[in-house]
Amino acid sequence: MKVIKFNARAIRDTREDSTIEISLKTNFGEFVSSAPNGKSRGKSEAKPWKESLKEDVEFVNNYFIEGIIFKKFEDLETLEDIFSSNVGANTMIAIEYVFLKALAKEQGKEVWELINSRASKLPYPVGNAIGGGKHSEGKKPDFQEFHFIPITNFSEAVEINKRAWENCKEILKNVDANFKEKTNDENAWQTSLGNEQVLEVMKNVRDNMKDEFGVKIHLGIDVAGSSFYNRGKYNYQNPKNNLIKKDQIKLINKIVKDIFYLEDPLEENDFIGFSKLQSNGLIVGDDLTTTNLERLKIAHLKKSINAIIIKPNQIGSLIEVEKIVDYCKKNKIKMIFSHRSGETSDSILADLCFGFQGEFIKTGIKGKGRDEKLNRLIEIERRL
Ligand code: 2PG
Ligand code: MG
Repeated sequence: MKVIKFNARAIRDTREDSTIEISLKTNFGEFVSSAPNGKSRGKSEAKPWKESLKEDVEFVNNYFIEGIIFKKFEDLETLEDIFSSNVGANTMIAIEYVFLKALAKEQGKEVWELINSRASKLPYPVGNAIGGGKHSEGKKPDFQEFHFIPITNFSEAVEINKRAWENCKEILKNVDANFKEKTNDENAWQTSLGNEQVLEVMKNVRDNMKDEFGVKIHLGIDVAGSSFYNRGKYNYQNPKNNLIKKDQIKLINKIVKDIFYLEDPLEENDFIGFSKLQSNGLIVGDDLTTTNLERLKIAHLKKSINAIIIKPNQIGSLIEVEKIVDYCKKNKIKMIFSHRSGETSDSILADLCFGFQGEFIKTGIKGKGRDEKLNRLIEIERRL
């Protein structure tokens, strides 16, 4: 591939925060990619920028990259050798994305085929329908996300989630006197209801969808436990509900019976606490594991989790993501490729999820930054 132009600029994500966009012009065309921004970020995540977005942009724009050899996925290592010590994780990831897109075009392939040309199984969508925590405003549930996970083919699952999202609105109008029909950072409904009331709404909607579509639908929660944990205590909006570690575990063990998917129910360093959770479904690490192989190994050895969120910009290296995927496959750990709350129009997460054969993809149910990923997977499913 001959690099003709290689540029960076600052753009806005769906939350109006700044992030990076990279453009690459080669002898095969012009390509663009970008990186999303998180809000409930794990403390062990890589930094998005080396010092600042501005300096990352300047570094890319001053770098003369012409003679690079880039013929296969593993050649991302060359890019990481050049850039990873000079830019942050967001910039590194956006650079890797744009080179993969250019390589796919050059080889007449899809991006996912560069990862695994025999990929065949579509993921199940984990759709965020009602939100609280750091992603919402005002009086709200303490838990950050409440999801539906329809177990059917991808296109139908997306359709069911959209219908479920509408049904949530209809029910919230009736049961939440303060409901303003407003959505949050991820286009999930904002409500003044508490965690348990929201779960009731979710169960109601799930039953309605089961009746309408005749499909099994799981429920999920991202507690984002670290976002309201401080010095040995989980601090709920109503201080009467505050819990010390062992009582938070008790509470979660009570809730988990009806919940298939449970992400970060405890704070991000409580590997042992996670291992005390009793679930027949998925205990998912996000802030706990931060797409970091060392942390994943600890979580696996301590039996903290049986599933992991994969967010490439938590680690800033697709080579590391590949190592994590290998570890997960070897150890039967389920993979959830995930958006960030501040998203961009880039759909490449869908190709990564499918190429690496992630079992789930977590996004909002609809809206800017979410539709692109879901539609891309629908397209992949249609073409198979
Ligand atoms: C999460 C994510 C995405 P953020 O906690 O799983 O839903 O949130 O991108 O804000 O870190
Ligand atoms: Mg999370």
